[in-house]
Order: sequence, then C-alpha cells, then structure tokens
Amino acid sequence: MATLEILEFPDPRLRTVASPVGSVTDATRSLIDDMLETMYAAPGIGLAATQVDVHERLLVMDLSDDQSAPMVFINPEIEVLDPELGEYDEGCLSVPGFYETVNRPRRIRVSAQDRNGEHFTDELEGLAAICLQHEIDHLDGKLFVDYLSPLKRTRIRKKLEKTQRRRA
Ligand code: GNR
Ligand code: NI
Repeated sequence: MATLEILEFPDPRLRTVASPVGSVTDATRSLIDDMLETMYAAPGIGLAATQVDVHERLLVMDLSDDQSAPMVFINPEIEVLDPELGEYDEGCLSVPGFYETVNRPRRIRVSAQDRNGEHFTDELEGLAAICLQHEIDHLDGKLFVDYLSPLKRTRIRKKLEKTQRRRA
C-alpha cells in the first residue's frame, strides 16, 4: 500500500471529468486501498480518484471515528430523493484550511459498484449524503469553492497559491 499525493486548488487537473471504470480489476482494488490509506492519513472522510490525479469514476469514504467503515463507490450515479436543501460547513483536502457553507439536497439514492464489481443501491442522508455529493462533484471536475461567491473563491485561490509558492 502507498499514500498518494493530493492535488490542491487551483491545480487544473482537478477540473478533469473522470471516465467510467470499465471493469473492476486487481489494479482497481490496489488503487482503492491506496486511496483509503491516503484518506486515513490526511485525515479525511472521503477521497475521489480525481484528487490523486486518477481520472476514473471511483471514490472512497469512511464516516466512522475509528476507520472501521470504509465505503467504496465505483461508477456512482445519484438521484435526488428530496429536493429540500441542507447546509453544512464543508472542507476539502484539495482546498486545505478553508471551510465554507454549502447547500445540497438532503436525501439521495446512489447506484454504484463495489470493490468486487457488484452493483448495489443505497439511500443516504446526513453527512453521508453531503460527502457523497462532494466526492461525485470531484469526479465531474467540480470543487466546493465553485458554490461560493467569485470574491470568496478568488481570496481562497490567492491564499493557497501563496502557500504553494512558499512550499516550492
Ligand atoms: O474530509 C473531508 N471532510 C468533509 C467535510 C464536509 C464536507 C465534505 C467533506 S469531504 C473532505 C475530504 C475531501 O476533500 N473529499 O473530497
Ligand atoms: Ni474534496
């Protein structure tokens, strides 16, 4: 297993729209294990392949306190079950240090494949619904900062660019 480098805003590679996973192979499962290790090390509650510069439609999540509930979604599709929006202060490993309120549908149904390629569907609400929508946005080249005002987004971009220049 290995931890992977997480791309940071405004890296243009985060804007890539990911392609469907064709078949779920040992290579897919190895990537999933590396993504889980990377997410736990960060630490975060979710990670999309886009964030580690792999442009395939898969993501991992674990909402438990003790890394006991890894979830894997390959080729996820969501349907909004309740158009009512809920707000949450979102953060992102690709936008480190910034938390801003985002509104999203509260209840969704997801259809996806698991690490064995088996199809499943699930209904999610609460943080699981928020996190899954946040991760699927990554697969579509979107970031939570896209929901903010241009002024807020520009401020965040300039601060992160400054940190990245200092690091380089
Ligand atoms: O670790 C994470 N926490 C989080 C908090 C609120 C809403 C979404 C998230 S996902 C984030 C990890 C991440 O960047 N996933 O893409
Ligand atoms: Ni994120």
